[in-house]
Amino acid sequence: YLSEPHTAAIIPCPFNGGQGRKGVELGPNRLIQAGLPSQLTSLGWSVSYDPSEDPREAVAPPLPEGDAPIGRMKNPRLVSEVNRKLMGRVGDAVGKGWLPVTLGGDHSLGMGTVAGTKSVHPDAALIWVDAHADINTPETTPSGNLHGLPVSFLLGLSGTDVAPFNSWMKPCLRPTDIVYIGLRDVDEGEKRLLRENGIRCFTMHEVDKYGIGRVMEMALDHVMGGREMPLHLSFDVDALDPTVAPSTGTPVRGGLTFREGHYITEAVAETGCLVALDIMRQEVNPSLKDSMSADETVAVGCSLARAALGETLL
Ligand code: EXY
Ligand code: MN
Ligand code: MN
Ligand code: MN
Repeated sequence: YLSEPHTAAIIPCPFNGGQGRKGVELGPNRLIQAGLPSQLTSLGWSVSYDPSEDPREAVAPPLPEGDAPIGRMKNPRLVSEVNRKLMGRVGDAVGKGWLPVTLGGDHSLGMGTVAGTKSVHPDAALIWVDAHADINTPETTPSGNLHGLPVSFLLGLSGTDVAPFNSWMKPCLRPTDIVYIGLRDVDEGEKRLLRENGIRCFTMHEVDKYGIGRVMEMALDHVMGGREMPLHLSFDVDALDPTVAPSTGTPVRGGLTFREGHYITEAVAETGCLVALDIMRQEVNPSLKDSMSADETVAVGCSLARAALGETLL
């Protein structure tokens, strides 16, 4: 799927409308300031990234009609519009044979990124690395925060055929296309949806039980079945243990170690099938007290992206 030489298209998405906290919109810029574009160039990638383009335009479209909740969903028009645009950007990049590297931003953006990949590769497999399943529906969401819902929209679960999303988003993911790794904070309604749809999950329990090497073997086997097929990796940094990625809005103890997180991205690089990468939810609190943990988290984000793009392949 990737034409030589490989081009990575960096798509900064400083967006926080899928949840209530400020800070997550500062992540993309920090990864860029930390040198991610030149790091990828050093790995031999051509990097498409326009520093003069203001990414805030793409993520804060004017909404003359306001953005009152629809049912429980908060900021529905904003989240919908941002994802509609993101789907186009990711789809364009993938269509050119480039590898979009989307820097979030909250994980509601997974709607747009995965829909973009699927618009070019309907058979693409998806690995969702996260402490959370992000599979609530507009009916099951306990919070109304859309960062907890992207997967249900992609699957087209009951209750997701709603405005404003249904004007542009069609279900594009089959339950057998997705595998989760790192889950440890899943709502009761989400557990039911995962069971009912027979979705393969490797929770932290399975990571402990089998080790990350075996988990990756089984995960790739499940979504790709040993075949060559396009692969989308959506990595929420809160999958990592808070000691490794402290700067994230909803830290959940007992997460992936630094090595386990990197093993996932390395194993993905090894497949040679990666067509799109999301590094999501780097939350950066500008206060001085938190600046060290933000730096640490940003460094881990860069290093995961490098590993996914083959840094450690010999
Ligand atoms: N499951 C909870 C909710 O839907 O509100 C928490 C979601 C947190 C989601 C973060 C993005 O991974
Ligand atoms: Mn997430
Ligand atoms: Mn999460
Ligand atoms: Mn919870």
